[in-house]
Amino acid sequence: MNFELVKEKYASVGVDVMAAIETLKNAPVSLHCWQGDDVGGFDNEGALTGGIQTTGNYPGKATTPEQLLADMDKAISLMPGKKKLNVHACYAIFENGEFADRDKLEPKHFKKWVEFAKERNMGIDFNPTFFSHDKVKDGLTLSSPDKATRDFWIEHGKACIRISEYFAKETGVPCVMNIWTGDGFKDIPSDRLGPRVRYKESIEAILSEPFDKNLVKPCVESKVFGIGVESFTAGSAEFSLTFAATHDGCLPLMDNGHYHPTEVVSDKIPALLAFFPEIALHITRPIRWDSDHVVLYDDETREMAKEIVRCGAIDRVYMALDFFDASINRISAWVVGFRSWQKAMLNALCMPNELLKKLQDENRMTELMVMQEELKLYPFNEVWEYYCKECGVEPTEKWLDEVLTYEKEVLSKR
Ligand code: RNT
Ligand code: ZN
Repeated sequence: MNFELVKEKYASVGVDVMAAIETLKNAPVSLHCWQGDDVGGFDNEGALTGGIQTTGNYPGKATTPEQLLADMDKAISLMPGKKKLNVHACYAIFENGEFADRDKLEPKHFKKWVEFAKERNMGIDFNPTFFSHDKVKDGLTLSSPDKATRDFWIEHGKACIRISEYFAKETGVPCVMNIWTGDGFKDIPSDRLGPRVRYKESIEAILSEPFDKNLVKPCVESKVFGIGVESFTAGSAEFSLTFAATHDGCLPLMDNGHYHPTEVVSDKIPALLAFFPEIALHITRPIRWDSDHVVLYDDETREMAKEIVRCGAIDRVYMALDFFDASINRISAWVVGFRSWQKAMLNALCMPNELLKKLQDENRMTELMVMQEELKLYPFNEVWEYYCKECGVEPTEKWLDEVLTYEKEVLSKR
């Protein structure tokens, strides 16, 4: 369909397609570095721990900072929209044979990331890494009964606050710093309060590190269970939400893989927005469990985006992707996931939200149902293609050709 007709079609229900496109162009989405190497990082040789898992051994994985940055660059070139980098502490880049343990990390160990971000006009988000490390004692970090263990991880958290502030100062964009640990028990514990009180006090100790609340946005991410921590997690939903609600400047972070299967984060977004000035999201695709499959343009993904847009909360919700698939081309995984979220956001921005809200408020539920169904077949593909072209990226599936060429020329030689 001719794009002028597409615009008219949307305008007939009160949607300004060009305004939608402009809005999306300025809404940053955080791109996680850890899809590129199966959450490996550069500071350890060991296995991935913490109750998370990657499966698959697709060839060509990045094993050095140079490779990871090059792969990310290739992926970024195929994604429309505004990006922010999401870095984990285990991705510190050490130079000239030096090494610093997690409690001794400094801004200089992330200089390369800052250079990369600045050259591409991106902000940076950050994550302390409370897993894949020998100081994780019996599966516990900040909630451990062992004080030395807790202290080590508290120092790590504090170091990460300093690094987050450095990112914000360097890039001029606030840094979202997300605290997630895999702390928990495989089998039924006898004390559920002790670990949570220790976890609370440890996070408080981390946040006692001085920082500018306009520059660093600490979050706590909840989780219902993990592999090997099926019976109990210290950072449960109630724990994390209450922590954020009672600690000024701390945001709740919801990962849509971290709830019981019939719960939906789309419904939780407005619930939290009724109380918190800002919230954070990890956007993923759980299949039967927190499997972290690549994000697709599916129903719940679209619903989450719709809630952010309908609530008028694009600048109150920090959107970050969090998935890792080692069974397919990793660059393609990044690109599919990022494009899917962009599609979901653009679709949400092309909804006649005022009209739909009016129908609901006037209890015209028959019309509401009909309208919502008919909107599903509006000529959205044309809007998407136009948006991609505006952003200078390939609008169709042809983007994969570039990834396959890169696979042949670069990845297959690793
Ligand atoms: C794990 C959490 C967490 C991690 C990243 C790597 O279940 O979702 O956010 O995926 O920190
Ligand atoms: Zn997450």
